[in-house]
Amino acid sequence: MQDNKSKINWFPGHMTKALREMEVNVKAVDVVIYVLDARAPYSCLNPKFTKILGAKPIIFVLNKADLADDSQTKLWQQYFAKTGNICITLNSTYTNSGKVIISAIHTLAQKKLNKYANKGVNITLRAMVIGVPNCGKSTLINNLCGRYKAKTGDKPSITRNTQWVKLENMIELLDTPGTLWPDFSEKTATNLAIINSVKDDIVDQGELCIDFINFALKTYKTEFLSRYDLQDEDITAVEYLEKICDRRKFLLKGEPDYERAARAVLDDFRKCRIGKITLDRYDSIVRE
Ligand SMILES: Nc1nc2c(ncn2[C@@H]2O[C@H](COP(=O)(O)OP(=O)(O)OP(=O)(O)O)[C@@H](O)[C@H]2O)c(=O)[nH]1
Ligand SMILES: [Mg+2]
Repeated sequence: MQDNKSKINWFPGHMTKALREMEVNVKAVDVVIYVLDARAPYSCLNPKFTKILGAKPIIFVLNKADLADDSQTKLWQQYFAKTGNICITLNSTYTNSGKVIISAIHTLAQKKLNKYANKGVNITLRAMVIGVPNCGKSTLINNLCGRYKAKTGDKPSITRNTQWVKLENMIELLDTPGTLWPDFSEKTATNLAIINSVKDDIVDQGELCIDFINFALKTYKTEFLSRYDLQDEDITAVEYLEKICDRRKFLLKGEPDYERAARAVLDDFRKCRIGKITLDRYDSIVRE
């Protein structure tokens, strides 16, 4: 990954439509719930949202925190909280974990709630849930409503249309399709592909895995070597991948099956089998 221009240029039509709908719907909501994958929260920031959201109060959710490096999540949590918004660290697959979001919605809409309460009127609060594909928006909505109302799945672009979901406590949530932007940087593209926010079939899995191994050797070497029972040697990422082929007997006509090994390593990362890993390193991104 040498050049700065991304080799991934993926911006399907349904995302343009989703962004247009967000632009309309944002006017009807009190709060925006901006879901970020805790393993790459900075890479998940969609520059297209800045203009769409304007000054709307935001609840940043560092989701999939159960898969991310806790010390990095803590730093990112403080970083997003410093923007004057609320930032919550979450595992949306854990039943009822999202309750803290309800209190956050009430906090951000307190003025409006008080105004109507004084008139003796109960009002419905509305929130729009946004984020890159596969970061857990629909899972979070299901968690909050306690039922499977929004379709979920472990690959990107499961939600294709915006959908309102009513909660019991006078709150309505708008599920939106995951959106990307057309011109992301090489680093962002790589991170989004590693966390499976970009479809696997448009990215060379071998190259992606080599990028991941290079990162892991720099930042999580012990965890990486231990997962594949490898020795610390002065060899390249490709040579490490070859050793994994050897260990796992991933062979094709007697030759190392790099593609299969690459998919296995990426799957191990995504299922947290290598360890709790954060790709976006706070210190190298945020220089205060
Ligand atoms: N470990 C873990 N997995 C999660 C969490 N939240 C969601 N997932 C999983 O991530 C995958 C994607 O979840 P979705 O809710 O479909 O993601 P989405 O953001 O709605 O995706 P799109 O609709 O495609 O944009 C599913 O397999 C979920 O089970 C979490 O906090 N922790
Ligand atoms: Mg969804």
